Amino acid sequence: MKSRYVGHAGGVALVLAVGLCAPSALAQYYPHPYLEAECPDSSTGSYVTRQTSVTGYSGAGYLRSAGNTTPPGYNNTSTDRATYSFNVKAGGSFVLWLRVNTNNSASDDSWFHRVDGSSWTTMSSVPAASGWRWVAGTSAYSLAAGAHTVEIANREDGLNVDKLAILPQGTTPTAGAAAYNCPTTMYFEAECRKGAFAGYQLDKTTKAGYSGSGYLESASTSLDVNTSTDEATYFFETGAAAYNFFFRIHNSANASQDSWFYRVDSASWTAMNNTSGLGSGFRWVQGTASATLTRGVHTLRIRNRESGLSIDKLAFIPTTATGPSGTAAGNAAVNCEPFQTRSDWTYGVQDAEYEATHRAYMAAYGPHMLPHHNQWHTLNGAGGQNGLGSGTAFLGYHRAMMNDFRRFALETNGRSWLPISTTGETLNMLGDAYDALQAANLLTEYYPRQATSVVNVGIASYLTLSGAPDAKFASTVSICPTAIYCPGSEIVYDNLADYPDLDRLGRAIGFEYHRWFHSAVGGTMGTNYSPADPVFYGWHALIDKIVDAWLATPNGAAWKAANPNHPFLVPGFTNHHGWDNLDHVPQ
Ligand SMILES: [Ca+2]
Ligand SMILES: [Ca+2]
Ligand SMILES: [Ca+2]
Ligand SMILES: [Ca+2]
Ligand SMILES: [Cu+2]
Repeated sequence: MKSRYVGHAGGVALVLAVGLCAPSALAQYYPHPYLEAECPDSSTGSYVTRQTSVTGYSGAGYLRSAGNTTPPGYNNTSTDRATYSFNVKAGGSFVLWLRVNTNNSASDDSWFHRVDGSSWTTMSSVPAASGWRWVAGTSAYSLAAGAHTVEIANREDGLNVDKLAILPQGTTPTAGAAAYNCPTTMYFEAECRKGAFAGYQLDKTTKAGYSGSGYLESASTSLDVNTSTDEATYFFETGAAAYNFFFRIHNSANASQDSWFYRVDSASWTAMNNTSGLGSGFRWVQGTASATLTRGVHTLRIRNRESGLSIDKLAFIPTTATGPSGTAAGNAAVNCEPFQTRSDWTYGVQDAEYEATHRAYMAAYGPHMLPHHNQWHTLNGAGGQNGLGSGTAFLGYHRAMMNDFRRFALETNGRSWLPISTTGETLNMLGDAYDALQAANLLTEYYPRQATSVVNVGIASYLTLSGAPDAKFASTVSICPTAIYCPGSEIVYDNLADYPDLDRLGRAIGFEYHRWFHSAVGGTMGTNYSPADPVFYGWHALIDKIVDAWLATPNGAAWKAANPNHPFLVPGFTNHHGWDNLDHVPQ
């Protein structure tokens, strides 16, 4: 019987249904919102008119109060008012900061502001100074994650307002922080897509000269956009303006590899073609269709046309500005999140997003996948301890699981796992297996975690290149070279670079190191239903990082070269079959 969850079954029809029903998406990465004062969503009085005469402002200018009123509290006589919408990613207590210039005058240093229509705060006699500076509001606002509004109104005339920031209590503004409520130039790395299907799910790094951590590449040719299967999604937040779109591509100077499709929001698809004359190497091409965008979040999608076309980077440029050209890398991208491991996450925000994706995956695939994982371990053991072939089987089966989860996260604009860090706390606020088992209707397999905290998991020295010892693990591991039981003829390994093949690496990892964390966490994570615990994917991601580090050693590279068609080396493989111990014993 073919597993329901192993392949890309569902195809384009499912693709579109899932893609269009995506949850509200992250656009460019920023921890907290900044707003240029001169781009309000709505305004009255002098706040309708952008000012530029006092230099040193951020963005395209600033606003100046013209109305003059000095009541101690807001009394509805302010004629200059401006309203801005913003989003906060995590709930908390926030302070509104304004970047102002009070002309060093006590007669120009006051205003009113409020958040979400709350009562107005009077700001007056702020610390005297000349020039532009940030001033913290005197009120704290308790805000839930999501959309909010801030409103400013004049008190004394002559006050200049350049920029606003909504920051958690106790933090101060960052100089030069990007604001996206005005038309502004922005660059995205293609590989930091939020959603992807088929070929665009793979991170490519073969062609030299890419920006960021890689690029995407069209896997097949489809001259009809309706039959394209590769798709990547980019949400981006803009001010109201007309935009041009630029793509940093690599077409190998080949007319059969030089085309792709793109579309903005619900506009029709634009076919880009005949770019091969520009030459090989990564270089910028302007999309032939521009778009007039409202203030808010928009979506740019790309799809494959000719196979072999690579897309490295995107640029969203107001038509009043000049876009990138030639082979330049362009500005730094703003859509790649800085997190590398779970310890980099802001607990509560990213955890919630990852848990939601994990729960959705388990609701869709858990009823089949979790029992399949149980059967795999029943047949093949805990992993890697059944001699020849069991190391490859262990690593292959679990990497197929990881790839399948990542596929799901990309197809639902969800959030995939991050590896757990090897230092500090690994469980943090991440929930245990309960929610996923409930979603999969398998609560009979639920056991509460035995540990509430697992600290400094470390890496066994025989799995590191430095050989740094870790007291939790033996410093060496013994692997039989040929047979299951080989007393006296084991080979002892003490360094990651020494393993001659994938199988022996898998046997070294699965036997002790891999099982240790499952037991240390306990509960369902200590059973064959462990993938229901969200930390499972963080743990196996750390294991896959060790495997990738080995593949980069001379031994790993030699093994790759000697086994070019090995199923473990198929990019993004999700086939869960063919990974039993007996499948990998040489005949
Ligand atoms: Ca004044
Ligand atoms: Ca400004
Ligand atoms: Ca072509
Ligand atoms: Ca890139
Ligand atoms: Cu497993």
